[in-house]
Amino acid sequence: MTSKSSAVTISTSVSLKNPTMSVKKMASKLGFPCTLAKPGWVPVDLPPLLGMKVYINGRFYSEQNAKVSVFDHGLLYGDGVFEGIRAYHGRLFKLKEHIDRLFYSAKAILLDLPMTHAELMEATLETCRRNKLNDGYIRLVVTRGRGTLGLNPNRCSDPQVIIIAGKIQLYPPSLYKKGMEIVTVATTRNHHNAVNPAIKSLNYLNNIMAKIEANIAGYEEAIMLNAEGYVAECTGDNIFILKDGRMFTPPLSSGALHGITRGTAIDLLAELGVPTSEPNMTRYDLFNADECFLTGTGAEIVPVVKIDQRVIGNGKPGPVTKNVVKAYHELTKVSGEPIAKR
Ligand code: PXG
Repeated sequence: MTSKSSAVTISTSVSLKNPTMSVKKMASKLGFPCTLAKPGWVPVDLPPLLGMKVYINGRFYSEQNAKVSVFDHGLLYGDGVFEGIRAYHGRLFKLKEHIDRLFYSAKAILLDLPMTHAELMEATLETCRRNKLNDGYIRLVVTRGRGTLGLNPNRCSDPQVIIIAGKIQLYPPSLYKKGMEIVTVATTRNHHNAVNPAIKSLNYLNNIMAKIEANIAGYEEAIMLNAEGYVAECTGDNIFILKDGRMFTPPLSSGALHGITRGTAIDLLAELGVPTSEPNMTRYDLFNADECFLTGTGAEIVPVVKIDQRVIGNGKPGPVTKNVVKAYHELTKVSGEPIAKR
């Protein structure tokens, strides 16, 4: 890895399908210098310093000074929770829903947030104001705080509430036009009685392992099945299929995250006259779908055109998918909590 800090946004979307492409060639395709990477891995350089103001526990720090202890159990054990929120056109989309989910995640791991819902919403908006962010991505992180070496969470007394207002681009725009090819991977979605997959915890290794498998196979995203073999979701997005004019998405009991974009898509589809139901689904159901798309705050709505080498529909993003993508973008223009002070 070079120590240069001139690299651009990290992108996971370069020709993974071509394992023979040299790292150098891939790096130059990405438009930045790079010496890192193993064959088949996406080369990334250190992200540049962006001059951000990062919120930690009520105060703002420069990016260089925004730090937590190496004894923080968020780092030592992945003990904490997070949220990812998008800003569109000067508004925080579905802010209340994201804050509510953060509190639900925290409650599930018995982590007391040192703030109210209203205070956290205001802190999130203020972080956007300080960073002059109108369009972007906001990451909220709450760690268990500094503790001792030993996983007892009762030795941690100061949860760290961190808010980063930045940018995210998970996939290139061309992929949204032509649709994505995805694969099922062997890594099973967490069982409810392990780390409950409804919790957006700082321990995302289950999803990261699945993502690594997909990347090694030359794909951007992975379908994860649950322990019973039913489709759960992808590593950072929920999955929908259309069959004979009706929409289907795995139930939350399958291990799918209670996705906020998932909920938005269900509402928009209803307005478009397409009902959604939530049955258990197998890969067979996916293979024989007429259309398929993924939903997530980071990914937004991504058409899927091939699953495990089976062509979906006619191999192009379908009409219902296109309509819901359009409706989603329309909604993000007019809906959300205004960032500017009222
Ligand atoms: N499933 C999982 C496992 C997720 O992590 C979603 C579904 C979609 O949920 P929302 O509420 O966002 O519609 C997520 C969310 C990233 C990134 O850094 C991942 C998510 C959101 C934003 C960024 O890859 N995942």
